[in-house]
Amino acid sequence: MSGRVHLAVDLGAESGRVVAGVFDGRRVALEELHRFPNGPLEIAGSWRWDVDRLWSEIGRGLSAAAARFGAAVASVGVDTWGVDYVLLSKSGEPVEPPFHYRDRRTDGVMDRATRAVPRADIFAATGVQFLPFNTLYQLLASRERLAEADRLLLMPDYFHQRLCGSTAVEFTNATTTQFFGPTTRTWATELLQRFALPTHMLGDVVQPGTILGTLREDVRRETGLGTIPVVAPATHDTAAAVAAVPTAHTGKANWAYISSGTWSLVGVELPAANLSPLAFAGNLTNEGGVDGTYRLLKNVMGLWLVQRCREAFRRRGFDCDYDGLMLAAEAAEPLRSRIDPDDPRFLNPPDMPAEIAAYCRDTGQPVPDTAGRLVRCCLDSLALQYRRVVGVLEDVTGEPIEVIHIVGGGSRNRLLNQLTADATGRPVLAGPVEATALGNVLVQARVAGDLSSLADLRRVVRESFAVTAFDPRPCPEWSEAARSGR
Ligand code: LRH
Repeated sequence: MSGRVHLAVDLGAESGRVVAGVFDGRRVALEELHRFPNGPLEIAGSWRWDVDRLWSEIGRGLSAAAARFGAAVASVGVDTWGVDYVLLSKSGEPVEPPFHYRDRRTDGVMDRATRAVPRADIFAATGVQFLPFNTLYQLLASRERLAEADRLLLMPDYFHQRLCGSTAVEFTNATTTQFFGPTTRTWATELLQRFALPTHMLGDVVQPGTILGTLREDVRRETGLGTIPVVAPATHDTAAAVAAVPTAHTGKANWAYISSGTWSLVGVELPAANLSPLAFAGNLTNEGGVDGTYRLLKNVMGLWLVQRCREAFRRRGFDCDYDGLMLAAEAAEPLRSRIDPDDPRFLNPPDMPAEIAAYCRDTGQPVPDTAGRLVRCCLDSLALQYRRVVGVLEDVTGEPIEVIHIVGGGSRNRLLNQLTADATGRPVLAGPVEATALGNVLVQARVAGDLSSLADLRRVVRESFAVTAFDPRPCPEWSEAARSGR
């Protein structure tokens, strides 16, 4: 396929990639140019991100793009996970290696914070789900470093700064901080002041699709790329993924999405944030999307549970590949034991299988004692949680959800797709796997003048990628499991 090439730098908590999106005006094809692992960097017991290593990996990917596509490369943009930030000094350098959101310094901080400022006030000002790693609690946990900071950039903004010198903060990721107002659409400075947090380091917020600058001279020299624009896509990975959901529907919330990866983000798309008492009671979040849309969703713990089990198995000398684990899970007895996947004890335990076993013991359930049973417990519990969240979303919006799109890396997991259909009683449409990179690329393509509406972007996705359908099977045991409340 030939056409204009837009480069998506797509960083996830477990891996990063530089992907070329070749857009011929009607369809888009993706080509992965460079993939690299990501994970925490441990410094004196704390969890950080190794941004210099990530930067050199991005450079490798950009060089590969220059070698492969030359002058056809039209723009580049970065997306990453939410909430994490880099504090920059006056000279534009990080004041310290940025923290990983699973770093334990935030333990107990959210509880103390919400005793000082009521949850209802925080929700009214931000519309964001209470999660212990939100940027708000991270700032409270390390407020002493803020005095040294001239700027706070979120993770993708930081890489944009390295690419083109821009210090803008992009809107979709700003909405994950829990100090951005969904109705005012500016920083919730009054809320920060109530916590006696400074606001001097908060810069201008720009919308997805803003041209941030052109590639710096040193980056061009090192990579061989030309003087191309650096474009802010929807820099929050979930926002990018949801922009690439291949739905033909617009307006009503009759479809839900699950952006499935390390996290499962389960939600609906709305024209504006929903700050209702029901959304607050359901601990839902409102995250900003493309074209001013809002994603009303819940963060569900996601495949992190399985990733950490697998890592623990490896430490014990049992190195089983992902597909093998899924086969074992499929063969295991369904719904034998279930966890609340969103219990904070699963956020970052030292040993995930041991934590799951302890949960099952504490709740009087059979302890999953094989790899297959453990993984089955994770997947059943996720599917059950999706069912609950879909119910809450219907209650909050008053709109029935008729179909669920699963996008992202987790949409490859056929077992989880089927369990999701069975548990929710809704048809599941799985794919595309690379929704995040696609959403990133298509926002850039729109800036180049090739597309107009969000519906246009989604039409391109539908015409370029097939989805796989999973129909719900009649399984009364899911209703029973849901009734049992676990
Ligand atoms: C998913 C995600 C999600 C979480 C965050 C930590 O990658 O962006 O929105 O809140 O990572």
